[in-house]
Amino acid sequence: MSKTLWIVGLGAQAICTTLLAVSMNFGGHFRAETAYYGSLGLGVSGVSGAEKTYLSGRALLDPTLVIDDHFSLYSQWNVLATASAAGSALTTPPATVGLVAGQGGYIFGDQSSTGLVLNRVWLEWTSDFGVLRLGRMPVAWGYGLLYDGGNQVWDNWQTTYDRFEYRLHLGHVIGGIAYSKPRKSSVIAGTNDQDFYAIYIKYDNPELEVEAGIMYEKQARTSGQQAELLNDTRATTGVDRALQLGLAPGRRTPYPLNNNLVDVYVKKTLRYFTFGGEIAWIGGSAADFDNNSSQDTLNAFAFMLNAAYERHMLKAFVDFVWASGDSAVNDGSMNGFILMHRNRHPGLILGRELMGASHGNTVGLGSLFAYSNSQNSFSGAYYLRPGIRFDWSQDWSTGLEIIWARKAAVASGEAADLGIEVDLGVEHSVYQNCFLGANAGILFAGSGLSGSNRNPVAIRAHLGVTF
Ligand SMILES: [Ca+2]
Ligand SMILES: [Ca+2]
Repeated sequence: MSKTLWIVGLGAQAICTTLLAVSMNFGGHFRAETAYYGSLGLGVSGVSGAEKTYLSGRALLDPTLVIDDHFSLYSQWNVLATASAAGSALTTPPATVGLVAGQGGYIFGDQSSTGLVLNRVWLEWTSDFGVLRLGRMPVAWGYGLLYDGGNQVWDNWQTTYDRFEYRLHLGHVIGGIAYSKPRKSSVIAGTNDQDFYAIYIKYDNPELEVEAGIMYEKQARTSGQQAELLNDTRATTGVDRALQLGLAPGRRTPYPLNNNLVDVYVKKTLRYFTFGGEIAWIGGSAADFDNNSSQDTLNAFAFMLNAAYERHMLKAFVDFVWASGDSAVNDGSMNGFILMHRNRHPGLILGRELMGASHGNTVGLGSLFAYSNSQNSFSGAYYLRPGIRFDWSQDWSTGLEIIWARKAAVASGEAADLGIEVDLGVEHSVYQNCFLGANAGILFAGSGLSGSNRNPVAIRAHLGVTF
């Protein structure tokens, strides 16, 4: 080979290497659902529009740019989203607002739908020294009491943080440290910031079918965040309670300001059975909800137990979830567990839609952890949720879920019983990547929910295409 050809050959090889090294993979899904809800007002006088119908959809794309062996750029595009203004039909809050961000979705016909939203973009750098992740990324932990990446088709909520994370795998042990900036409202020093510092250790042994982890996180929010988180009018005055009281219960709660968080989980599989649980505790200080110019104390917990059985065509599970409540949020100490991830809100009605006096022109904002009848009480909740699914064939399945829920804390004169919800579902796979389904649910409302109409109902049909 002549020298010239050699050079040409090298050049061509270099170009090819460059071209071939970068590749792009697409994953994602499209989903649509139509729903009818009846009697959501529970017969509470003065509550209008107790029926609800809508058609909504969502298209999420997950493009991954593989740059080379070391670098990958991950992202998630929300192709259509409804704007996030308070009171809008569906929740697509800005990515760094609140503890959990909605994954978008749009109500068909909503003139405030926006075109394309990038939920996430982050770089992963893999080397002999570990994995570094940097950018706006999903965060998940354990059973998802606190953090849930929300990557399933019917997850309505996701944890997405602006974060810097370093992870090291040593056999079955994984150690990690992370620094997150969930919300920064000022670039002037640290005047209006949230800073979270996390350290965790996981043990993940597929041969023994056991997984466990412990995480410690320091969450710090400056007092400048308090006004915004309590939905203040952002004036220099105190908390705008008039506006607070007009909000859905789930948004009418104090926030932690400076707290320690410990979360432990364990999961073990034994033949057809899987058992596990997670417990989370937060302690420190909370926003000044009683408005006496000093931060409230914070001490709250949540836990979850899960058992599942899967064999051939039968899948069954039972969840028990507890989030502590506080029957007096205005007494300067907060004991309500207010960080519960919204994907842990169960059922078609109880965990999904607001009812009674809170019912209004929104979709999917329900929270059974904040159903106190008193404005001064954060109910928390505990629920038992057994479910069973049977695959009749490769393409037909039916399911049944029951949710029995009670408030964890009640104000005086208030009942704890939230009721029993029964949900039925059927699903058909039209093709391997396309499924159609229908659900129906009824709530036998407990005495803890006021109103004369005791049986809200829901009917829903859905379509999903994954790729
Ligand atoms: Ca206070
Ligand atoms: Ca209290």
